[in-house]
Amino acid sequence: MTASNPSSQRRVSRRAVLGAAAAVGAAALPSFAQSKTMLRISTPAVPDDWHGKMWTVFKDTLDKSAPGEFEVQINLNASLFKQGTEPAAMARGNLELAAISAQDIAKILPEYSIYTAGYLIRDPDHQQKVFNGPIGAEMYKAVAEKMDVQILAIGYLGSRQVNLREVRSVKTPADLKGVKLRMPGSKEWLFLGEALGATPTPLAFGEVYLGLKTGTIDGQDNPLPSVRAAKFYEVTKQIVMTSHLTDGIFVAIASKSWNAMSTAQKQKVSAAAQAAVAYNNENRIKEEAQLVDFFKKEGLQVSTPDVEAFRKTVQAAYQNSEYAKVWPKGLVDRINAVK
Ligand code: KDO
Repeated sequence: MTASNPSSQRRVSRRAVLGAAAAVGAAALPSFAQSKTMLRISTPAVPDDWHGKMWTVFKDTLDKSAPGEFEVQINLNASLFKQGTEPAAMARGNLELAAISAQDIAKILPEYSIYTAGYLIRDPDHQQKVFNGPIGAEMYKAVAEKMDVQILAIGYLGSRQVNLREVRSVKTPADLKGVKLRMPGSKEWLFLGEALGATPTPLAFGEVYLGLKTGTIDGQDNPLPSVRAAKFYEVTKQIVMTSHLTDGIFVAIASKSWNAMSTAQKQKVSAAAQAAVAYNNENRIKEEAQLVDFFKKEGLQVSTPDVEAFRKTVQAAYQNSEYAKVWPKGLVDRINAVK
């Protein structure tokens, strides 16, 4: 009966075909290809930016330390996931690695909006010490528990400066009144723009160049190496050295992917992430120190405002905000005490 039943015959023959195809596939592929772990990376970084190029260092380091074990796929220019959507993509299992921001973390863990505050982290050295010590360990643990991602390393993005389309006399936050300052699209970022005295306008990083060129925005804020790599200096006339945020990027991997790795693999992936941020940090810090001259040569006016006035206004804005109400007790003092 079974043999004469056409539908069961179809099932049998389909199974046989699939089985045969799998056998052929297995025989045709070299054995390592079957066991490679896919590591997809998504970043809004442009190819010429150090924190874009650092992913090649990550890949090369891993290819050397664990040959044939990982398939690293680098997607720059937010070509795989939109800026800011990476943590959700990682939690869903659609992405393995990204460089996430404190603002991304604050969306899920509001108490860590503390790291979105202007004039808190002093410089790259302070940043490394805070996040590579017990304070960072506490945050990384909370991130793993609530966001399903493991932070592997902290990279330096740079000191954020205000970059304007037209030259303007800017000494204090009052001088930025009415300036449509582009910020990345989340409320934590917009609050920073507001604290600086401007009118914050949300826009993805990839749209900033055109926004500056056409005048839909009056300016943007980013560290100098990003202004150079994304060529914002071509469409702006001034940089105001407010140094309002020592910005960082957290190299993170999806917990699902991390937990599936052997101890040896975890060590190798972690070492590759460290090598990548070391490359980024070294080059970024070096370049950041040279860029004022470069921008001046490009015809931009680089001006120094009353940084203390900015610091006072921005710090007061944060201290009196809803954000500060949920910051862990004593954390500001602990961060300040890290030397
Ligand atoms: C930006 O959009 O201004 C920003 O600097 C925010 C950072 O958190 C980070 O996403 C960065 O862009 C991108 O990596 C592009 O450099």
